[in-house]
Amino acid sequence: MIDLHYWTTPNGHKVSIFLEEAGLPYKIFPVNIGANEQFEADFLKISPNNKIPAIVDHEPADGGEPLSLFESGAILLYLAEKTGRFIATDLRGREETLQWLFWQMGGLGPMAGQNHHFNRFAKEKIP
Ligand SMILES: N[C@@H](CCC(=O)N[C@@H](CS)C(=O)NCC(=O)O)C(=O)O
Repeated sequence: MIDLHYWTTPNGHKVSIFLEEAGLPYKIFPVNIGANEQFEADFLKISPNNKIPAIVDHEPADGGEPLSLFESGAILLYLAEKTGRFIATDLRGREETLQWLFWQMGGLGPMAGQNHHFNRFAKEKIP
C-alpha cells in the first residue's frame, strides 16, 4: 500500500494519475495547502520542503522500513522503476522519457507555478 499525501494541484495529479494508471493500491491523505497543513510537523517528516505531493511506500522493493519520497519527478521515477510501467527499459527509450521528465520538472512546472503565483496570489500586480 502507498500513502499519497496530496492536494488537488497539477503536481498532486501527476502522482495520482500514475497510481491510477498503474493500478497500484493507494490511500490519499489530503494536505490542504490553502490551510497551511503542509507545515505540520508530521507532514514535514515526510516532505521536509513543505510541499505536496509526497508518498510513503509500505512495501518497498528492498523489504525494509516504509520509504518516504517527496518531489513529484522523483516519485514518478520511483513508481516507474517499482512497477516497470511508463518508462522504457531500452537505453534510448529510457533516456527519452527522462529528458521529458526533467524538462517538465525544471522547465514547464516551475514556469507554470510562477505564472499562477503572480497572476493569482502576488499582492503586487505586475503586467
Ligand atoms: N518541485 C515540486 C513542486 C511541488 C509544489 O510546488 N507543490 C505545491 C503545490 S503544487 C505546494 O505544496 N505548495 C505549498 C507550499 O509551497 O507551501 C514537485 O514537483 O513536487
